[in-house]
Amino acid sequence: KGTLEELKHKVAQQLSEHRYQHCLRVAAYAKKLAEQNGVDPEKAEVAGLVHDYAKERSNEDFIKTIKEDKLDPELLNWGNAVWHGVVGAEMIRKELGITDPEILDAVRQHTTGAGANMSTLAKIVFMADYLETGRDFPGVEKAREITDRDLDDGVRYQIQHTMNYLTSKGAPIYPKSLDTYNYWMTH
Ligand code: DGI
Ligand code: FE
Ligand code: FE
Ligand code: FE
Repeated sequence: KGTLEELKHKVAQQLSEHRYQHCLRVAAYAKKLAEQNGVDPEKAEVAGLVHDYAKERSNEDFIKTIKEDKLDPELLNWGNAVWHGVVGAEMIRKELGITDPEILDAVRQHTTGAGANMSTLAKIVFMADYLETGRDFPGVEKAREITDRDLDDGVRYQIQHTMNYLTSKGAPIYPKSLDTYNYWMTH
């Protein structure tokens, strides 16, 4: 079992400097949200650190992993935006030796959420990715305040705004994103 420093080194080797710095900020923000929400801060820090581990892998790498690991063949219709979390979790398991299923699920769900099926840790990583201190989109301060008051309200805010953004571009909506949107609009 490696140390956090060893894990940081392995993540840094896979990523450009700017994306590695994003991962460090997500780790720090996830640790803070974990402390506020009764989740193991070290676990949240690790999940935040590795969440985009696979983001710079080639499409060929993802396609090979989908086939070899017999993941849902429907995944082949999507692309890096979905693959780096869902398929990336398998790469993290195999290459970083992270086996904690809660951490792997949090990585799988970090882009789209997962409807009703999100642990508090998964919600934390989803929000930390959106709110880390380098983010500066209009409304980020409001989103941080909402999330500090209530993690679930933050998840609802993010999914609503992301859905608006994606549909305004005419982007296809991944079924899990739609599940997350519908769940939070009704709960
Ligand atoms: O990896 P990051 O850039 O830190 O952030 P992310 O993993 O949350 O999002 C990656 C991209 O995925 C971002 O450009 C938004 C996009 N995305 C999120 N949900 C969906 C989506 N793209 C499509 N087409 N469909 C979705 O449901
Ligand atoms: Fe990501
Ligand atoms: Fe995100
Ligand atoms: Fe990210």
